[in-house]
Amino acid sequence: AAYNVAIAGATGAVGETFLQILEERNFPIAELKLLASKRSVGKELTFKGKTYKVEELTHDCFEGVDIALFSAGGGRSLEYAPSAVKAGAVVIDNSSAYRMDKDVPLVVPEVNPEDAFKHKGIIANPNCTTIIMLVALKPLYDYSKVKSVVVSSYQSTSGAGAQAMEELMNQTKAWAKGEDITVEKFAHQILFNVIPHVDSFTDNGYTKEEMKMFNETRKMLHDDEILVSATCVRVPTLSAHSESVTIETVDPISPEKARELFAKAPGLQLLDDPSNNKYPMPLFVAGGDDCFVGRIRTDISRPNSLAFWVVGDQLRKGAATNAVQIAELLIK
Ligand code: A2P
Ligand code: 11C
Repeated sequence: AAYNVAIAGATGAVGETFLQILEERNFPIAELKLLASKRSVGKELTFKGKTYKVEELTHDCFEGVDIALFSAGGGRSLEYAPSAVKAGAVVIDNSSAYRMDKDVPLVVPEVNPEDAFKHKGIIANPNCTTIIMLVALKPLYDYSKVKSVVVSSYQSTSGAGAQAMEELMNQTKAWAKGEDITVEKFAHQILFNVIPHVDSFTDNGYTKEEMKMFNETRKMLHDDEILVSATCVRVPTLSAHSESVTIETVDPISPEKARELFAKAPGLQLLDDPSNNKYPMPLFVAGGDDCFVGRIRTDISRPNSLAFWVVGDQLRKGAATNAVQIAELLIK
């Protein structure tokens, strides 16, 4: 069988990655519809060597669509996903709009594939930072319940969209030419800087991005006791998010055991040979679908604690690949 697929937000950073992933994984597509704002109507995008014209995202553009992949911002998801469902499509939504809705499954195929089948038309794709952490956390969690997680992220500019990534490149070029640096997408200059601020701040002092890691982890692990304290930081890299993670478990997990569990885990590659300078880094992880884990060690500040470092391409596994894997689950 082949399916009619629509991509809402096809011209964005995640949208373009959707096209690459669908092509690489040879997803069975009958008809493909590329949707974006009015500004992009007529723009041409290529898929499997064929040119497609971008159409406007509207309430009645979903007729005949089986699977609609949304990544055009939460506002657009809230407005148009119900129209897609009404037209008979299953929506896989990459925004944060529906993630905590109790009628909407939140799914990482390596973590909770069974939840995907409980959908009522919409399935949510978690936040990229949560996905990357959970791909590594799940094999440990299955071995011993995890009580708490302390995580700091090092998030690439493309996490904030194609234009945000361009801002880093433009600031770099401007600096090299001795010109003034323009700041638009981030609260501060990102070149030569790190910004401890991703998404907006909430009343408890954490940002929304940090609270997504708390809430989404609980929802996907079906565990309302696990505690997650995150500090999310934007760094001047282009692609792939890195995370320093420390967990406290009920039963102790030695670094050797953790390496064994990580090595067997789906979607995860072990790269942990620090004496030869081998550990995951965004420059080398970007462009692939697997997350990489390394720097595995016993945390010496608390009992039953383990520290590790995990890196994943947030546009691929953190967004497009995960969404396409969900679609693959549904059609299997
Ligand atoms: P457009 O390129 O026409 O603005 P990114 O996350 O990389 O910034 O991409 C956002 C995506 O969401 C783009 O494809 C963008 O289309 C799309 N988008 C933004 N606003 C709207 C809108 N009002 N209606 C439809 N698509 C939108
Ligand atoms: C970032 N994680 O890197 C964000 C982007 O909730 O889907 C994705 C935000 C979200 O800026």
